[in-house]
Amino acid sequence: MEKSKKQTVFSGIQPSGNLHIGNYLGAIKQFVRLQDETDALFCIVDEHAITVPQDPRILREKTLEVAMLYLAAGIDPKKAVIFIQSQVPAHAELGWILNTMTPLGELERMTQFKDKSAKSSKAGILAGLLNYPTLMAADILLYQTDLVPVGKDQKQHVELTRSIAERFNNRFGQTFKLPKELLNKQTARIMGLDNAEKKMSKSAESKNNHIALLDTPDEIRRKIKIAVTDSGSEIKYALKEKPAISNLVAIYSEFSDKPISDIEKMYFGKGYGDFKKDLAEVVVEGLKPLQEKFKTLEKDPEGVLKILRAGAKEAAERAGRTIKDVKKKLGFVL
Ligand code: AQP
Repeated sequence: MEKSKKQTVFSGIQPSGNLHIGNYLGAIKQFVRLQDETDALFCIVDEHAITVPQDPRILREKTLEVAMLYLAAGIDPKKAVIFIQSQVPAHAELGWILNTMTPLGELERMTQFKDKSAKSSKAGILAGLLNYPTLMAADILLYQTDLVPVGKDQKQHVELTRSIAERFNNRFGQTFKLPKELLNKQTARIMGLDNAEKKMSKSAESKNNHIALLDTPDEIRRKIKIAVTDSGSEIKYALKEKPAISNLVAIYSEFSDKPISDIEKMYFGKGYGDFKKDLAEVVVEGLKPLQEKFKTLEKDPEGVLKILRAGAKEAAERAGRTIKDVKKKLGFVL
């Protein structure tokens, strides 16, 4: 199919820490699949990352690391546009414009804002954290996006993007396409290994919360060994009754490509110990190709930067068309 007839897909990941298997299963794995069927753009959203304080040296390092992980996971710059958000100024420009039209109350009721601001004192909450969703709306709307593959935690932000776009279109005439979130039910919310009530997160306090994509095999084995389980001993996918085991079964299923029902059968009559031992090996093996490719990419940072610059050039051209239209409609002198 011609690129122009394909659906446009946009998504991004923040270089705000070590990427984990939640980011991989909830987002990146879908990106790889989608690049073949759609017109896809995958961004490293460094401007989002600074909504909480970042060490500049680490931010730079993590930005390149996310780019290398995209490539190592199989995102192909010949099929998808890969770029860094701050290299395309239209994101910040449209983000500001959308800020001026978004009611404060809509931003204050966002779950991510409530969760993240609860971790800081009032004086420590930055305005950028509140305005995160308007910048995310800008990211998506600039490319006339149809679909946004995300984990469940970002669903609310895509819904807000839709209402921001609708309001703009109603006031100024058709400008933005209305995007939809794309969730993979089984992996939309991978939970923390230390607490099955909370999602796996880069910024979780405990290092045992997540398996990072670059964890060594021994680290992976150790983290799975100490992962929380539920009462009883049955290996069963039952979210309400057995949230911790269900989470581990979902991870097993995704890394082994085995349906959940097969896994339940395989471990019928066996205990948590046997299951966890095998799960660790499934994850170690599942991450091996990505980790090997990452090691090769790491040796050629210039090559990766070249891909990112070319991606930013293409993204800027496409975003430029939307931002020009927006400015004209607002009455800005061009
Ligand atoms: N636990 C998760 N399960 C499934 N999907 C997840 N995602 C994040 N956590 C899970 C998805 O990964 C993509 C990138 O996320 P992000 O970097 O934009 O930020 P986030 O959603 O806030 O992810 P983290 O890991 O929790 O980062 P911090 O701690 O920095 O905020 C998104 O598609 C997200 O849905």
